[in-house]
Amino acid sequence: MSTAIDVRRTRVDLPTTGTPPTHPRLLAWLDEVVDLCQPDAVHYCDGSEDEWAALVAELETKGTIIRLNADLKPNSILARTDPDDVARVEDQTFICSKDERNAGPTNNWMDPDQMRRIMTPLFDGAMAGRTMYVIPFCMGHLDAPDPKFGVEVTDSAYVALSMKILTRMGAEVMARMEEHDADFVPALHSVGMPLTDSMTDVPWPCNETKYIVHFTDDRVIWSYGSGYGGNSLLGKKCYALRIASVMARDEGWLAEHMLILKLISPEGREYHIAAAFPSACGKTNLAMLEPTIPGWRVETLGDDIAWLRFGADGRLYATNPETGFFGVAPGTSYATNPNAMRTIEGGNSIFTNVALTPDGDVWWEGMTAEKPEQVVDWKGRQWRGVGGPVGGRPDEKAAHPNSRFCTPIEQCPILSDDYHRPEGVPLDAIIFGGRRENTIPLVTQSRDWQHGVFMGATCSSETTAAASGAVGVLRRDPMAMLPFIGYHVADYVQHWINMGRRSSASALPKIFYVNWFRRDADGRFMWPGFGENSRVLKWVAERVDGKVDAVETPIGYVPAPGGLDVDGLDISDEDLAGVVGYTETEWRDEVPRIGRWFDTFGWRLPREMVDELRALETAFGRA
Ligand code: GTP
Ligand code: SPV
Ligand code: MN
Repeated sequence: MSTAIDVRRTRVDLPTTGTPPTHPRLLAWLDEVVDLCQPDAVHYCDGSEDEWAALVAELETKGTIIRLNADLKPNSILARTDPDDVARVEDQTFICSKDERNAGPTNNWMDPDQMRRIMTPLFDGAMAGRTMYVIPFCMGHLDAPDPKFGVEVTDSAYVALSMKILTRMGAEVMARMEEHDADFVPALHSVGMPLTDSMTDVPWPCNETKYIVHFTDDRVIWSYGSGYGGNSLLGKKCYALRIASVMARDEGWLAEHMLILKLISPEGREYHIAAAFPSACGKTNLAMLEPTIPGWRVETLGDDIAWLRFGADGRLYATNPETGFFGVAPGTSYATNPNAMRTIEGGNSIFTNVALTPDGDVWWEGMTAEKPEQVVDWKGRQWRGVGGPVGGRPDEKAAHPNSRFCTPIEQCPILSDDYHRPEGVPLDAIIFGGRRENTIPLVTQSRDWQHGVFMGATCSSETTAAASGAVGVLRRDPMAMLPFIGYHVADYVQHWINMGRRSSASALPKIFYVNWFRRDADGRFMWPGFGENSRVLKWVAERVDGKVDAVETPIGYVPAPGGLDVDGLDISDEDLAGVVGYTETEWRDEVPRIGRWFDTFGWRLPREMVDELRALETAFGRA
């Protein structure tokens, strides 16, 4: 549906705030975008505090956001989205490579020309009545050897504010881009609700029609119709994972859905660990963990995205390309994740779809032991701890299950100093994990890199509220990257195998597989999780140092009796055995499922993965 525009205006005709760039290729692209989208004004973002204040004021006037009580949450706001715009839309996410075979079986694919034919009319006049924000940003350190620049053009001030928290953006980034005449990823975003004469705006404009599109050969992003999270903050999943995974394939590195942490033993030995868990499966929690075992400490480097590159010493170094957390709110509390709570106490945060307390603070399910008497829920209705929302069902939650806090990483009290190192930290261990009620033991170590890649490639997890669609459905989620691999999954797995050939076994990180989510017959989690996960991290560290014995099983090394430190842990012997144990009968069922998953890879399935699968089949007597 295109909007009729009488007189098409060019960029120079438009009222402008901020400083226009001089970068020639950027200017040429901006001219095209204005010509197509026809905004009413252009604002060039500089990332300043004044700009933040102005955008907050504007969003407040429009009713998009509410300012929180400055004594409790300084300089922080609450945004409520349209109830239909609350999560990533995987069904409407596309990899538009020229060759369909480069998107593979796990992605939606469309021919790039055909997608442009669909989306160009959608973008035609899409920004009418709105301001177009131009956001220069850099994923990763500005002083990286090869800084990864992008420019997001959006008609959402909420996006501009969120990008300030999550990325390096603004005047300094623009200056660097111009100084080096740098290439950048053009990332076009519109909420898809042009304001023509007779229309009044709504607090959260968006469109029923949504497209999140990656032109991977050209490294261009087009996003239409959603204002939420991973759909609209294009530096995050679209660039730093989908586009970056393609760059990484071509340039010999890895772009991964991983947290990064530093674990420090009582003796002061430091271990760097990256861990990949699917969306809403525990990365933020593990990244900021407070160990329950005496003397051990964790420092945070990142909670969602890690870029891994080999250093000259043959070790794999991890950097976090982001500058903030976009964390799941429900379940976050002083009991489960005190460091996330302390980070948001620092203020300067955007909360989306959480509940509002009478004193102007935020609340969500799981934050406090007791439900509050009364709050305003994420839909703006009065909501009672007993009884639910006025006019709603009593079981409706006050905060949406995918409600989020967006907060600066620098406010994290346990942020590692190494976060600031452009080269990152050398990894000792990589952990894969998923949300499985059975089959996958608490922790398993791979025999070697190739077996570790097999663990990652066969990871599976129950779906969560982070993406629209059914929750709790088991699916394969290779390296927790299923929704984020920008190319063919078989090539991606092959790339992981090849990376392991570039260094010696002793220099490579050791690979582990964990599962915090095993349940008993009553559906109860058998493992207490959260801070107690430090016991698993300790085992990982001791395995890295070769200090603790393990039992070799067909699925890898599992803790020997007494190997896992459960000193002082409140767990029954039955639960402990149930959660740590590897159950042969469950694996008899699992192996054919892995075979069917690999069948979807087609002829591109790496031979190394076939070898690993055959070894399992042999062990279970089905060769
Ligand atoms: P994204 O930001 O969506 O990529 O997710 P994430 O992996 O950072 O998720 P996060 O750490 O925010 O996990 C959120 C969910 O996992 C919440 O429901 C938590 O309660 C749950 N969770 C995290 N750690 C544990 C754990 O050790 N045990 C159990 N049972 N639940 C956990
Ligand atoms: C995820 O879904 O994995 C997230 C949230 O981290 S979003 O930025 O919306 O993708
Ligand atoms: Mn994520």
